Amino acid sequence: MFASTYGFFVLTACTLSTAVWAQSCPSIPSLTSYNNAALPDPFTFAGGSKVATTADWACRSAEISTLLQQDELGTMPGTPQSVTAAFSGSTLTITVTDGGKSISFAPTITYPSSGSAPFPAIIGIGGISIPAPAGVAIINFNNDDMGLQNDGSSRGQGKFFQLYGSNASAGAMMAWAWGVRRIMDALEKTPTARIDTTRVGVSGCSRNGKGALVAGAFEPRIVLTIPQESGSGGTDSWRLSDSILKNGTSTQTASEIIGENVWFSTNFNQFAQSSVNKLPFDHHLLMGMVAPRALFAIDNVGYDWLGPFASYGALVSARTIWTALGAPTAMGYSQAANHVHCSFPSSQQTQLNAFINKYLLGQSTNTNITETAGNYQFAIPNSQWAPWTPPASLTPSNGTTSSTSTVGSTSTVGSTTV
Ligand code: MCU
Repeated sequence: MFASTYGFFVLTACTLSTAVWAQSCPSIPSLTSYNNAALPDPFTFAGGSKVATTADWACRSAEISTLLQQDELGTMPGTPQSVTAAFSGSTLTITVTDGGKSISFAPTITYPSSGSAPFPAIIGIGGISIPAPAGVAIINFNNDDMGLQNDGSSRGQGKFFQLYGSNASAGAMMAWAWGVRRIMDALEKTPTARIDTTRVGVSGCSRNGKGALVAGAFEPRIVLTIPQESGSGGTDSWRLSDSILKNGTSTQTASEIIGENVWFSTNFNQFAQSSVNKLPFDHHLLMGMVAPRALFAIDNVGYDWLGPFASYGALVSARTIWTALGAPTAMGYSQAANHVHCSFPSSQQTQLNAFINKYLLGQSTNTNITETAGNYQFAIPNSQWAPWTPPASLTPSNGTTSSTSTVGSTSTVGSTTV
């Protein structure tokens, strides 16, 4: 059963591969009785058909985007009526108008002392907690100003909600991801800001690491996503976090997180309160939306609250997607031994450099990095958590293998031209 309308949604999202033009995507069935204790198979559509080609993956990625927006993160608004930008000193003032309302926000840019313009850049969600790399500009995005995240009473506050209403379905993280998309729009329109918009990454730590992952997933112009110690709601699997808690280790779970803050849509509450097994996705698939663009996850095994095993299982599962797309080394992870939360350990520097040097500075480096200081067993396939066998590779569709980097969006993600 194929629905051309869904294909149309995908087509309107952004620049798309001819493969997606050539086929329509499977429709998403009603999933009200969905219940799956294992991590959902990346390579099976919600309707049961298999993902066999790169064009199928483009459809599956769009399906995952739709489901994540619907059940967990809230809706990403479409392209706004207008985005204008003015650059002065080190401040990029961005004005967005939509539905007759306007907001302005003003990220600041710190330029590197080496390298030459236009510079690659990292957008820091609430700043960065990794050392600023040589030759790379840092764009400081005040995400709290876009979507407040003080506590559970912050719902619907911040500039995003001034524009789209305090009842918008988006949680704070989707509001921040929208802000990242507007920063990209603004940079593209403002050559005087001297940023190379084909070489922009995103990073953030802890709660802002969750946000960095969501931004990387929902903004296809981001070429390198670096979530740091993002924990539950970031690189962790909801299902694995629940199991860790059930086994007696105090770790953050969906049912706790929805009370702590407003990072998610209120649509997520029903799943978090009843059972995360009813979610037709988990965060290995949120990560999969980034594929085959680069993702490097930085973790810390020292805090039970961060659920490093829940992250590990999701990371191992997610990497099968990059492998099937023929880009395994574009996805890496490093789980370092215990250290102070969000204080980047020097032991991870070489690994981080490898990703930054390859994906932001265009060098040839070895990014085959899959390390953990934890004593974890998690293989794929895995009889308990991942009882699916990933294809060794997906069949390229009309030579469009690499074009899947432009998907990960549906109509509701907007139509930024990539
Ligand atoms: C790891 O991110 C969060 C965590 O989800 C919260 O439960 C805790 O309160 O704060 C962490 C954080 O953002 O630390 C800076």
